[in-house]
Amino acid sequence: MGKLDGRTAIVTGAAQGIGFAIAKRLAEDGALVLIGDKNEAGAKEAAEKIGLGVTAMKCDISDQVEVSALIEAGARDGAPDILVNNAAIVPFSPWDEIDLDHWQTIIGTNLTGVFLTCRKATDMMRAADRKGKIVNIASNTFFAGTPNMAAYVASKGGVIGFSRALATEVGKYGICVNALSPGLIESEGVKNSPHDESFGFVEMLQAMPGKGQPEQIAGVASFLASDDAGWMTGQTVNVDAGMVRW
Ligand code: NAD
Ligand code: 4PL
Repeated sequence: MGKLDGRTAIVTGAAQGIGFAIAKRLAEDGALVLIGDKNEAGAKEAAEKIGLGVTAMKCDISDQVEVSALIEAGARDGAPDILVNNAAIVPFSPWDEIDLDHWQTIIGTNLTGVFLTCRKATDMMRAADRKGKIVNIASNTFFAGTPNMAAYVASKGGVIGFSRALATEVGKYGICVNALSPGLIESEGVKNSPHDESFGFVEMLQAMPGKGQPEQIAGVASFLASDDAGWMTGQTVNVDAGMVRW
């Protein structure tokens, strides 16, 4: 018996990295998982690699039409049970390089994309009387004010604020909305970017040593998606080896 048996789950941005680990873990815990990623080939490959009935479709979370199709495809009897908003762009852009175009691209995906999936999913959950679970992936860069990603940091602060407000709005329907805030994690995206060089510095700030791995996020995401977390909503859960302590 898995703790997510009989549930359907949608995980965005799961072609690789943290999203891939979350999709795999939710499937291992019994959920029927649908991956939505703008990288269609990567999403299909990821689904095949995980097996366990995982399927995939192309979805750019900044596109309302594609988001609608994704959330509908991930429904069971009128609504999905679980939505994990993981897809995001993780830029490395010093302040002097941040122009309006960059700002709008990052906010349009990382924050507006989360609004679009939540809009559609909560509408369907309410109509189907489903006590759904929404997990929004934030980032501890919001707490740290990490350099070289000002638009990203703003978008993740937006995700935390939005998660709190949405939790308040939909609590009366039994829908839980929480944010999960990882520290620096050795994902494919990070390994192939200048962020890879930040591990030494970040490790000094962590309470526990080591390089964060996607699997260390996945277990907490699965917990937040389960009934074990059914009395938790509007929270931001830090999963960063204690880099942020409060
Ligand atoms: P990654 O770059 O390795 O993977 C991101 C995935 O999202 C890719 O498959 C990409 O195709 C997809 N994606 C990007 N834009 C999309 C869009 N518009 N629509 C659909 N899919 C899209 O990233 P990661 O490091 O695994 O990060 C995953 C999540 O974790 C993100 O929300 C990120 O902000 C967050 N996070 C990451 C770290 C870290 O250190 N890796 C730390 C804190 C938070
Ligand atoms: C601490 O979310 O949380 C770098 C790059 N360092 O994307 C992140 C830290 C990065 C982070 C992140």
